[in-house]
Amino acid sequence: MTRSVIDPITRIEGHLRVEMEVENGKVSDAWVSGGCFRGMEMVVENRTPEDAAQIVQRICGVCPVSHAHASSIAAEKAYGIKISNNARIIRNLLEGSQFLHSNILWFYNLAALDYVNPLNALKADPADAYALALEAGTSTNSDFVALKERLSAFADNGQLSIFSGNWFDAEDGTAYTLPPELDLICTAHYLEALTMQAKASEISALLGGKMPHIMTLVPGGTSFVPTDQKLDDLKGLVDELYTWVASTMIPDTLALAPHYADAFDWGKGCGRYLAWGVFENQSMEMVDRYLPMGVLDDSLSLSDAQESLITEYVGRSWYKGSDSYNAPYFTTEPEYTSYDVNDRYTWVKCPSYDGKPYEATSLSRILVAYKRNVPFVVEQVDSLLEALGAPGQISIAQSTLGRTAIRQIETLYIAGLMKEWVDELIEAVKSGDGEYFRKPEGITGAGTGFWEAPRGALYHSEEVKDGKITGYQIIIPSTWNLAPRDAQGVPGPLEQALVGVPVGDIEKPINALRTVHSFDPCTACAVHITEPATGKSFETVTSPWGVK
Ligand code: NFE
Repeated sequence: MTRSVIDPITRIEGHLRVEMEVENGKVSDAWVSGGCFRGMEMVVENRTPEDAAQIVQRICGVCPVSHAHASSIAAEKAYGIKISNNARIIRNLLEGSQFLHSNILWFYNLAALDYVNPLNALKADPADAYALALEAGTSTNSDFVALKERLSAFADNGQLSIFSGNWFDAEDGTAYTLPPELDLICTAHYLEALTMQAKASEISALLGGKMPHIMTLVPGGTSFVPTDQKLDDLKGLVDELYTWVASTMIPDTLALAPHYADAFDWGKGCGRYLAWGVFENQSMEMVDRYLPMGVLDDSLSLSDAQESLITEYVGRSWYKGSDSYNAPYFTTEPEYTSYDVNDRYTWVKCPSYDGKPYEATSLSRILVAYKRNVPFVVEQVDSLLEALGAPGQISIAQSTLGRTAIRQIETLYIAGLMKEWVDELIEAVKSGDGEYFRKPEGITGAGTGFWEAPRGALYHSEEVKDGKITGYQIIIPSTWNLAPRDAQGVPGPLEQALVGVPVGDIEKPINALRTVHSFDPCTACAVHITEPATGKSFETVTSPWGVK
């Protein structure tokens, strides 16, 4: 038995360490540690819900729209108001643009370098690459000859920059198995993805005032009011993004997958999934969302989410005590001890649903949507499984490569919905519907915003008295996914997913890295406490609702 450690994990947001016990060439146990310490719940106390929707976005620059959204929904529940139809569409567009940015960033710029070796692209024949791209049905927008020359110049001057070997090729060079032509195609798409992310952010900025940390998503609706010029710009950007996503992401996934098919055999994790749902339909019901709410147990049987079944345990994390708390009566009392995998080893708390760990990822959303018979998702999942040579076998999605592959369906779905929402908004404006904001009447109440961020289920809960927040709690997707052991000693979803992953070289456990990236971790979000300045003592934060 031996230990393999990846610390820090790169190509994620935040600070993450993975420690693994390796036995007979496979991971036999794993510990996931979130190593940064921040904080928001206390910052918003005594502020207004309107302030909170702005402030909580600072949890993270990758998913700020989702935090503003979940916070605003919590406030709207507390105030007892339903937003107008125009506000619903604009907020869907804002959320959708952020999802597109984040999903494209994750697939091409964070995860893909676990499968694509840009230096191997130097061996490619550009003409063959062009032929292969046509055969795979993927985009040939880039000039492959020019790209190869550009890569050669990088390699010759030794300044490989983003391709400088942060990925783990095994000593014998067997970790990366794509033909050079496919490496060249995917490297071209890596670079195109940077431009596409910028376009997605342009939509967020157009509707939100700026990005990251938008200004217009507010409790009660939106302060953005469309003009003809803005609608025109929006339509152009949305069309361009859709065309690019449709012509690259699923074809690239299908081209890559056969070269790494063993990654369908491991990385399952806890095998239970939850999604609160995202993108409002007219009914504004969580089950009717374009990606609906649902919880899937070990046998993937579906039920509706219940807030009362959410708990948080802190006994293996750097917080005071070893208790479990029911939602929303959590506490945040930081107390760093030492890194000890037999005791406390992370800043990430341990949320549970019905007493068990649950995965909260894009895979969770897609599986729930599949079970709820969302037509686009059912059609695309079935055709993806068939193209992967596993018709009807949804279980292959419960793996490292499955989690990585299936997210492209969500990206395509959202890109298509964006086009529908723009047309819907244009029609609504033409019909003279000018309502964007509903002023809250009440100033006292409590509410929970169940929503989704790109990485998974997002929960904001607040209590408001006389217009000021008296209690606020957040559970973000990476907290579910990167959770440590629970009160019964059961490992968290990523920890479970790492067990059984093959390790050829303990210095370069590439398959473990692929598994970590399939969850798209963000520890900035996962640990949302305050300021880690050396020597400073942290204030105790206990929910003013009292502990139950
Ligand atoms: Ni920091 Fe976030 C998303 C949230 S983290 S990126 O998506 O909430 O899991």
